[in-house]
Amino acid sequence: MVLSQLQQQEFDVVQSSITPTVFQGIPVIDLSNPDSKSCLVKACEDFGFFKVVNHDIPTQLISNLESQAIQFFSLPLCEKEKSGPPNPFGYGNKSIGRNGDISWLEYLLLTTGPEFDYHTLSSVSAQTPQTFRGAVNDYVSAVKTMACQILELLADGLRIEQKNVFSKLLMDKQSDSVFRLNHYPPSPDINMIGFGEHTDPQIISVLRSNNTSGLQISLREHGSWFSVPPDQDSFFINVGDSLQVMTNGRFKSVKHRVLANSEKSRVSMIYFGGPPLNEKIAPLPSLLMQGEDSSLYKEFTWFEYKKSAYESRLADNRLCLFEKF
Ligand code: GA4
Repeated sequence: MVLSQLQQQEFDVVQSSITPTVFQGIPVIDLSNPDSKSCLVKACEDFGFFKVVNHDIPTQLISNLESQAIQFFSLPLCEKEKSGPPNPFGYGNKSIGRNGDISWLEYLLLTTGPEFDYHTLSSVSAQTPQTFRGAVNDYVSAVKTMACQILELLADGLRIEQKNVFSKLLMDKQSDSVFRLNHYPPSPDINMIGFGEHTDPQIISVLRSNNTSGLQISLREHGSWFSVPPDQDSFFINVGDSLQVMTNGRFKSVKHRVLANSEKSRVSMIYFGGPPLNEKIAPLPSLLMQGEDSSLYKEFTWFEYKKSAYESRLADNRLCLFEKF
């Protein structure tokens, strides 16, 4: 991507070029450890963010999808644009959402359902759309299983009787989940924002990237940004807004962003696990104090929240419209 001076002004940049602090305290959850549930709960309470190691996801599934994604993003722009614009699914370039957010990346937004979006993938000419879709489906199905395992451990860790209270929302045939492939080309400006700050509206997000740095999270108590060292063999998990609501604010929906890298391109793949559109989202009664209404949020359906999210700018606080006090 080459930028004219005029175009450059449209992009968000970070205010200072001071090297951000690397976050040394990222909770690392070993999924092969049967006692991981209390560490998981603590990670979601403290940061809404953690890294997962010793997962069962075969490297082959990841590398296969990554190479398919790289092939797609290497196509000429006019070819990729045949798979766009992302309304809501398809190829997007620099523009995120519908309300003027601009960042230094290109991406593919895809459904996670069984429906086969030939149109979206019409320009994936190096491979057939079927091969590409197959790689996405295999990856998404494995990552979704891991997300459900994590959500069940969390429910257990919170002493909720119904262990699948969160995971059933992702397992539902009508689950409104999304899959995103992002490509951040090396940027001419080291302060360029690759993906502007935001929280994820869904329940849980599972991110995997190549070994290029860029991801940062904002820690509430500090309000400042911390860099997350990349790790291509692990997964990073974000608590989303809906899980914050269901736990009545006990789990934190983490604010995060990506800075462009001046040397290497970054490729990331993110599964956003969401509930069915008609699902009512509200704090779970068992997590509320008995005898009084301590609920911090008004009940809403995922459809209502999603609609409101899509009317917002990336950096907006979307949950405040649904807070009670
Ligand atoms: C953030 C999480 C997911 O990437 C996403 C994004 C969506 C989009 O890119 O179209 C949104 C953003 C995300 C939140 C607010 C709205 C919608 C861009 C935007 C400005 C796919 C999602 O579900 O919400």
